[in-house]
Amino acid sequence: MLRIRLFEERASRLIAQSKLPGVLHNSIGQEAETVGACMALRDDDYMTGNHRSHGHPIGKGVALGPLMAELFGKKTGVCRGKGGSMHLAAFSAGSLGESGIVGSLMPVAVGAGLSARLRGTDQVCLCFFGDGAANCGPFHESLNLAAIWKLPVIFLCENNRYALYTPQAQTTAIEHVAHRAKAYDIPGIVVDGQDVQVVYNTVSSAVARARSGLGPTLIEAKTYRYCEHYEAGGPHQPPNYRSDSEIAEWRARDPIEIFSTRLLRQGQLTQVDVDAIRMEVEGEIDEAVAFAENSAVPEPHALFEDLFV
Ligand SMILES: Cc1ncc(C[n+]2csc(CCOP(=O)(O)OP(=O)(O)O)c2C)c(N)n1
Ligand SMILES: [Mg+2]
Repeated sequence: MLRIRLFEERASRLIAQSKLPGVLHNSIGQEAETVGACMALRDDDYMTGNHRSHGHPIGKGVALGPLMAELFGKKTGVCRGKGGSMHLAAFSAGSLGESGIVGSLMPVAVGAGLSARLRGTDQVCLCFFGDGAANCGPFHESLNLAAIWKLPVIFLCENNRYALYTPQAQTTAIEHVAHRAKAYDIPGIVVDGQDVQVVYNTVSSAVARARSGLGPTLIEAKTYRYCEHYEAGGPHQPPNYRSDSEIAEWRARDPIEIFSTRLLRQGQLTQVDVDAIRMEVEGEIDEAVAFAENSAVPEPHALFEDLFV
């Protein structure tokens, strides 16, 4: 969780200094649902993300240097600098990709589940998507197909209450996305997305169910993004769409604080350990940034590589 938090805080500073191209969709505040879900997977399981997906490959165990280099557009990036922030993929870690087209990776996750079935493995695919994506066509098509074929897919809705600047209540007839599971005759579970252990336990059960051939589960993690919908190098004034008190309320339930306080209380960690972990991760981020900054940009001819046609 700290790797994601500090990676994104650093990326945020870098883009404010115009050191990164494009835009960033950070997930600060949402780390528990990402990590709790990813930790329930094996290394050879698959994962798909969306536009807000720096944390997903980090949760899946992808090294920070090549991820940071991808944000810089460098040739040592996970996609050789051609994808950037919204297209991180690392097949070696089962991270099948991310996309700025909302909902578009959901059918890919179903395809990964079908692939595992056809190859006779017990791999599963974890599919991250937002509350906004839950109102797109691919959501319904993906859940239906996965349900009738009992495919090993775990659909993880990261409900951060907003799609861009629109609150969920203005776009969605029901309060809990997970209740839509009933329409596909699969389990639907609402969890506290700020508690990494609750997410881990719930996703672990869904993974076990999927591995044993019983099919998909829809899990909805209630969470919140502290940051803006996106961050960019230039001036950017988002509309006034949420109150300071709402943000403060969610910050008071910070996922990293909740977990570290619990471990301190249980005597599993001391404050010295907590501080040491933070220092260690800060060092990892420094290294990742140095790796990215010292890497070369792709040569012009790289434009013509990795093309199907
Ligand atoms: C198909 C499609 N429609 C609209 C957009 C514009 N858009 C970009 S992000 C976004 C909101 C997505 O909200 P959600 O799925 O809840 O994810 P979050 O940003 O909250 O993590 C929208 C509508 C898009 N990129 N793709
Ligand atoms: Mg959302």
